[in-house]
Amino acid sequence: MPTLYLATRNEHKAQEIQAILGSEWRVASSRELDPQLDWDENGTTFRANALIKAKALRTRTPSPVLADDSGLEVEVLEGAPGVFSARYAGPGSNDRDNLYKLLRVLQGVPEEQRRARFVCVLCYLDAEGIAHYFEGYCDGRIIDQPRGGEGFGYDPIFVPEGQDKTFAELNAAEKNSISHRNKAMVAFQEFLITRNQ
Ligand code: ITT
Repeated sequence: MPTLYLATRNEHKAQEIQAILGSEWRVASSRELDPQLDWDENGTTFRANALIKAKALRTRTPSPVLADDSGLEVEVLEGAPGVFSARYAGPGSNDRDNLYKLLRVLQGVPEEQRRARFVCVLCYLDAEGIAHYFEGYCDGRIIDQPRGGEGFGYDPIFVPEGQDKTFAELNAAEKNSISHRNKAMVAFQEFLITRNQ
């Protein structure tokens, strides 16, 4: 079974990508190649940050690597927290801090103005070191109280379009079938298939 090296320290992302890819691949997060591996996500776009992560992991393996840079864009906040999603409440902040900061910032904003979308940008550095990008989006809205215990990050306050439940109230298979990550991964898998034909 081939191994796909994934430049992430976020085990939730690695699990979701493994579930989306299925049993034909083994997803190994960067921890497996080098638990100390660090990078500075100082890019101003998801693409730039995905490339920074992929390049960092490529210093540890000659194999192709994949990186996922993702985040939440809230329309009324002109796209914030965006690339700052993982550190919205400041340096060292965790998922809970970030989620509650967003709820505070959106306090009093009416439901119809709470539109948001999740963004996922994947960067695949192939064996020749060429970067290929794949993007996925999931539209929805931010509610005013967290609900549900599944998933990670902003999942408890994000209700995807066409649903009543938050991402954290859906089970993993349900989230993975409609998520931003799923859409980017489908594009990536199509690329791999076309390439190997
Ligand atoms: P790596 O950089 O190590 O991959 P990270 O969690 O720091 O892990 P990002 O820099 O891409 O990843 O930040 C993404 C943040 O956006 C993440 O911390 C979550 O808060 C949020 N996010 C991304 N995808 C999400 C999802 O599917 N559900 C909930 N929140 C998500």
